[in-house]
Amino acid sequence: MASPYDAMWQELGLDLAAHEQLLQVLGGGYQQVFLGQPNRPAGMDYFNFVMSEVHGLRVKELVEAQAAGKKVIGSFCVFVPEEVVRATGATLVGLCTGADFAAEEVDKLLPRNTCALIKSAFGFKLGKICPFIEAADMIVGENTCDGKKKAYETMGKMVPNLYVMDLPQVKSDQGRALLKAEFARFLKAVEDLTGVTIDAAKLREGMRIVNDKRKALARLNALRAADPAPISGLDALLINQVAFYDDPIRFTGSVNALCDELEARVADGQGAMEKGAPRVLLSGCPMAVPNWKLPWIIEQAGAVIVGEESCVGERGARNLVDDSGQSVDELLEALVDRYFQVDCAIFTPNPQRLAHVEQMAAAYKAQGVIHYCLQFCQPYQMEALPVEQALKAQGLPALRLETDYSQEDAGQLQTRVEAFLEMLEK
Ligand code: BJ8
Repeated sequence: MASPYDAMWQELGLDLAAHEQLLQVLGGGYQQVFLGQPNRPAGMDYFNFVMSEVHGLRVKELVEAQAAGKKVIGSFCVFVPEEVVRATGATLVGLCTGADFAAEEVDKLLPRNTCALIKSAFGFKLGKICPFIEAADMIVGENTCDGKKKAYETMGKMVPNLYVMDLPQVKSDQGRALLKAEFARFLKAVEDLTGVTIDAAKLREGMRIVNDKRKALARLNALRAADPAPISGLDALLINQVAFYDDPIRFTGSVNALCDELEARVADGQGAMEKGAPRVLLSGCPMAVPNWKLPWIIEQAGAVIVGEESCVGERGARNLVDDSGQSVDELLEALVDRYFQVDCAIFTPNPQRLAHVEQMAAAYKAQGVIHYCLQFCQPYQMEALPVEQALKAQGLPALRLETDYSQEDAGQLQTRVEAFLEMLEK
């Protein structure tokens, strides 16, 4: 079916037939997973609209901004500081994707035992179905897990504009110094790309915009502590996913408007799910659009997800940047302070993540934790057992699950989730 955006997509170099196929699958999946949920807040209408236009209107906005001289930067990791990008008036968009595509082509370039998240990024590029990756003036990779850092060597030959950020793996003084040096190098690269010199005022403004977004997400998360939860975990995940694409100021306004509605719901004792529904915390690998399989299975089984300890969730969005610094260097220090707290499993040792899982479980009154891991993701697989053991030692049940982007294991996952939930209800 012809779309009003066909000409734009063609200009970006998309394969229109393949892209149409993706949109059909995405639209069908969205309808099934999200639109049939009971008691959705009215404020979710905005996010439905954003999702329906994620490759349309949002991309058009970015292309129009580019025509007016603004730049678009794509990233695969929450370590890329959006504040620096916003300081120049450019836009940062997330490029991680949650669906398999062009699998045969991907298998020619990557080992079979590469995680689905990395394979998906390659599949979307090789299949020419992602307008964001095609529109990006610069793509930022990062040296995090082994899979990603080696994959960027190959990706560098597939895109004209890959910038790789080195990241520490240890939270030592040397690690912090590396992060600061890399943020300073990135700031310079963004200045070069945009032609904008970043002064303290501009950087503070970037920090203000991103802090406001994080505050809105924290407000949303806090409301989920109520029983009944005023919003489903699926909808909260969707909002966290949209955070990576949407205009940040508009997004913040929409999340705050939704939170006003949710506050009234909490005051009235109304919820998206029934009072007393089993409460589950999800912890582990990031879930990018349209990776909704596991949350859907959990909530279809009658539980409510009350938090995501994930980079598409609280690990990625928590902690604000102190924007009181007067010089670019002072502000960079504050930026490093904030990002150095991100407790990705690539860090060794990483006790902060375990502490955060425990803290979230308590804050959101979770009765159990489901640890979600993508197949072949060694960092999170390695941490899964210590997380499970620590939670169980505190009397909190935990379930470790490993999956990918296919639907083949949906039945098996459902059986395991249902058994886990039954145990919580006893
Ligand atoms: S800060 S979690 S966004 S690196 S799933 S590609 S870890 S093998 S995504 Fe991540 Fe940044 Fe860390 Fe967050 Fe590797 Fe695991 Fe694949 Fe992963």
